[in-house]
Amino acid sequence: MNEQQLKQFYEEGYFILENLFSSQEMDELTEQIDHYVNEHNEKLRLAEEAKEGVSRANEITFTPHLVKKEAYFQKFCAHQKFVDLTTPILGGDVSLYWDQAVYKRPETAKDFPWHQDNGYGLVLSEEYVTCWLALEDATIENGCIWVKPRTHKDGIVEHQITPIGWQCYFGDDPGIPVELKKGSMVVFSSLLFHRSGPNVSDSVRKGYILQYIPSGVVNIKTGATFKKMIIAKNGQAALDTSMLEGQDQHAAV
Ligand SMILES: O=C(O)CCC(=O)C(=O)O
Repeated sequence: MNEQQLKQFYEEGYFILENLFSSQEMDELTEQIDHYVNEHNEKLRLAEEAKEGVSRANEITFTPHLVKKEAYFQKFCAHQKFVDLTTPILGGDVSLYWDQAVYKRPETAKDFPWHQDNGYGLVLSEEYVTCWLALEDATIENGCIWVKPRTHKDGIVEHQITPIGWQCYFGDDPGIPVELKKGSMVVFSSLLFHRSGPNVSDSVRKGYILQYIPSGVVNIKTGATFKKMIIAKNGQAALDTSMLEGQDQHAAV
């Protein structure tokens, strides 16, 4: 991350890191993730309403906490690249707040609606950092992320629940599409309005979301400190999984 990108993060609420990982690295990661997403989709298919939270069988799946499944994901989320990009924004002690694979299948005709990540659950008062990593090319056709620049500046806004997720903006502005090549990543503020479009292609759009917070952040609803996996201490990489059992604390979805 260079100074220009950091400036864009503060001013616009997001920036893009092109080719952060190689195509081969993404193939390896995707191979690990696919199994869990398929298992999740199968579970949803068998569920009475074929959905759970914002996940819908054969359409869109949010498969969280892969770091609780395998050390492979812990290592990936604690990669030096994530330490380097989060510490200038969050300070020297950084924890992984959340990780989830989001797969959007060709049958997904609907948007995932405009929201702020803080809008899901309202348990964190602070701004945190969301990384949306493209496991395959993310395009307008297959349902990439769209952002509304500078919307991170007004704090947390009211969200309304809809059948497909919480929504904070109902106007006509489509926002800016963030098309990403496989291995590239968009980094944005948890306060930035974003959405994703329908998938009208014939392949699955695959993303992996990693969210980071300053270590020791408190849940504003309970007053308890979040127990999350640490990736950096004093600005240095320092994977500490002793609080991994708290990875699923939050969750509205
Ligand atoms: O990947 C997507 O389609 C939407 C994901 C998203 O916005 C989120 O999980 O907050």
